[in-house]
Parts: sequence; structure tokens; C-alpha cells
Amino acid sequence: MLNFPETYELVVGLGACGLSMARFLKSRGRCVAATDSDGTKTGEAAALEKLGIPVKIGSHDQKMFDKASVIIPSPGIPLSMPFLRSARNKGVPVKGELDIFAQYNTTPVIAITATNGKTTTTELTAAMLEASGISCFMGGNIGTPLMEYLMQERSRDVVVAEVSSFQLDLAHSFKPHTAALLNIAEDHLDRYPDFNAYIDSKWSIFKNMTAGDTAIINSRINDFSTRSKAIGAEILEFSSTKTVARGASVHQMGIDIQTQEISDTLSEEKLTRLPGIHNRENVAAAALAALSCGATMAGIRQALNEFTLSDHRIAFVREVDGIRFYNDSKATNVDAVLRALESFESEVILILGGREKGLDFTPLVPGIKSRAKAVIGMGEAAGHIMETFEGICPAYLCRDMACAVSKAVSVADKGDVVLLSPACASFDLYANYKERGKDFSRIVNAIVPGQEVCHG
Ligand code: UMA
Repeated sequence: MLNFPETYELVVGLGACGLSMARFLKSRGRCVAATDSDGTKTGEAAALEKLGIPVKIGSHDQKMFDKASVIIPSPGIPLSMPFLRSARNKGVPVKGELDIFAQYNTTPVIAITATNGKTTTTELTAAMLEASGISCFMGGNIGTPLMEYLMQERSRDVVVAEVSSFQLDLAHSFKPHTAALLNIAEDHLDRYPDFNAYIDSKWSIFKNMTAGDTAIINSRINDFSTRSKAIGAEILEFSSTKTVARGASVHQMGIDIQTQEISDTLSEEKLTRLPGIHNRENVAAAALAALSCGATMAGIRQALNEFTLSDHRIAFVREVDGIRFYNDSKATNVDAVLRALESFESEVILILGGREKGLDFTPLVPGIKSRAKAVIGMGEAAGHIMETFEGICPAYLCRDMACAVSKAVSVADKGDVVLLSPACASFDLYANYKERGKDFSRIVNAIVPGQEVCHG
């Protein structure tokens, strides 16, 4: 074990973000230390110690925080954590990845935030740029930490960053060249004092932007007209409910794009790979973002021809005995589940549940009344789900995914859809939403046609 020096920059959390941050700072000659409350992070600790970074795992230690000159918590660590509070009270700076990235980065950044659709829009934007001959690094909340870009030898023309509210909460100087805000719905209420605080966090993406920068905003978002007045960048709107003068208008026949340089339409046949109005909005925002960094309409069309949605977003898994199974594990809030339900004409058996985020499930009631044949509640939120939906439609409680899938099969008829769209985080039973989606797909793929599925 390495000794801790007198003072250091302290990285808290050894997940993807913290590991990358510690490696980056060390590579720039900074004096770094790291800590993680999880005692099983032995592999991560050993890897950092090999680089000369002292690490403490298993618990946090006040003395370690007291010696830090700067504290850099991972995005998943709540800012209410007592060690962070006391550091702030003593005047020790608490910094996030976005500011440290901005300090070293010289490549133009497109930052994309939203409650839902930010991953799809980030991927679309990067694909549109690449198809226009503009090289990109894609990272941030999407999975690859932004600091990885700064450790690569090859620089790119543009960085396309998916940005979460957790990252924005510690962004004081981050100033993207282009930023997009796609939508805001209730989420992460276990982390924020109220919905307004989460809304403020989302809008803060624009706070440092100035003339020459581009802000792309869904004008359907509440407060658009008042909040947008405070933004220093040029604003491009997009909307699926009205025609906009500058930006993108989503309508039945396609998407009209109207900027200073471009007046063009992306026709409906280019959009069939991305079903649902919400995806049309994502395409509109991505096209405007890509155009702001030099993409061409030909590149945008090519990207749309080739694009496929990520594996865990209303992804068709399989049809067995006339029942279709869809994996929407990425739907970790109520709004995302409503969008998924709207995508189906058939009756849906909906699997909900996981770790709660302080969300109210009742906004799901109209969608469930109109589309769901049954609701299955699993994981930590199962009790809350039962309380909300019992009496509205048949509701069943299951302890895990195997049980949920077998129950769904037992109540489904030919022509129905079984949809995993949980409205909750995955961390009660899984490492992340991808693992949850993979488990669902694995269980569905093991169903033998014509045979009863045993209840787990
Ligand atoms: N930890 C402590 N002390 C604590 C609490 C946690 O040491 O008090 C440690 C944990 O033991 C763990 C580490 O912190 O080892 C986890 O940190 P983290 O939750 O920030 O996880 P990372 O792996 O670094 O992933 C983060 C983002 N996670 C969150 O924002 C919760 C990832 O977004 C992101 O992909 C990754 O950085 C790379 O940038 C995930 C996410 O769920 C996908 N995001 C939310 C969302 O999309 O809704 C915002």
C-alpha cells in the first residue's frame, strides 16, 4: 500500500468516471489520491496503486478528505454526502468532470442533455458528423468518460458529450460550443430536493454560453419562453407541435430544417428506423447540433439510413407463440415508460420495477388503462407498484426477472406484447440497466415455444 502525501487532489468513487479521472490527473503530473466506499474494488485500487496513486477502499475517512486540496466526486455520489459538505464549508473546492475536462480540452464540444433520449440523440449526432466527414469522440454519461478523450493520442474535430444533471451540478465553467436540451420530466427525485431543482440543473447547461455558441431547445418544454431569454447563445428551437421560424419543425411528412444557411426537409422515409414522435424530436435536435458543427444534409441522410436504436431502448427481442417481447431496460423513469407504451397498438403486459428514484407512478395510470393488459412489479419497487396499479388492471408481484417473465407469459395471449420498461433504476438487482436488459433477453431467449414457462 502506498503512503498518502501531505496533500493531494482526491478522486472519490472508482467507477468508470473516477478511474478515468485519477489516471488522467496522474498522467498530467498531478498529485492524486483516490477513495471508494466499496471494499470489493480491489482490482481498481491495485491498478491505480500501480500508477503511483494511493487508494483507500472499504470506507471513506474524514482525515483523507481534510488533506485534499480539491475533491472530485464521481457523478453518482450525492452532493449531500457529509464529507463533501464539510469540505465545502472549509472552502475546499469540489469539482466535477465537466469543468476539469473543459480546463484541458481544446476541441469544440456538443453537449446533449434531457431526461429521455439523450443517448439516442448523442449517437445520432456523432453518426451524422462522421457521415459528413467530421471525426468525433463520443462520451460522457453515455458510458465512456470524457477524460478518456484527453488521454487519446489522436484528436478529433468534435467531442459529442451526453451530459447528465449529476454532471451539470458540478459544472461551473463548462461552456460547450453547442448544447441541446431535449425534454424534462420527473426523474432522480431521490437526489434533488424537488422537481424544480432538477429542472434548474438541466437548464444550467446553457449558463456560460455566449454569442457564437448554439443552444438547441425543444420549445415544448415548460418555461421555454422565459428561460430562453436568459441564454447568451443563438437559439435554435425544435418542436413537434408547431412550426418554428429558426430550427426544426417535426410534422407528419418529416422534419423541416430552417437555419441561416439551410432550408431543407428530412422526409418521412428517412425516419422509419426511429419510431415515435419522441424519436423524431431526437432526430431534429441531432440534425441541428450536427449542422452547427459543419455536418452536411447528405451526411445527415446517410446517418439516418444506417442508424439503429441501442439494444435496450424498445428493442425487439423475440416472438414466441405469437407473443412479442421488447426490452426497454433503459426506461428508468415514468416519462420513458409512457413513450414506450405509446409505441404499441397491441395489448401490453408491462414489467415495471427496480430501485425507486422517488418518482410518482400515478402519471402512468392513463397509459396503463389504455394499453396494458397486466402490470408486473419486480424488485425493491414492487410493493409501491402493486399499491399504485391494483384495482386499475391485473397486477402481479414478482421477486426477480425470471419470475416476472414467466408470469408475463402466463397472462399473455397471441398478439400481445411483453414489455420490460421498468420506470426505476436497476441497482437493486443488477450492476446497470444494460445487465438488466441482457438478463431479460437471456430469459426470453430460453423460452421453448409451445411449453409452459415455470414460475421462478
Ligand atoms: N461510491 C463511493 N462513495 C459513495 C457512493 C459511491 O465511493 O458515497 C462509489 C461506488 O462504490 C462506485 C462509484 O462510486 O465504485 C460509482 O460512481 P458512479 O455512480 O458515478 O459510477 P460511474 O461508473 O463512475 O458512472 C458514471 C455515471 N454514473 C452515474 O451518473 C450514476 C454513468 O452514468 C456514466 O456512464 C459514467 O460515469 C461515465 O461518464 C450512468 C447513469 O446511470 C449510465 N447516469 C444517470 C442517468 O443516465 O440517469 C445520470
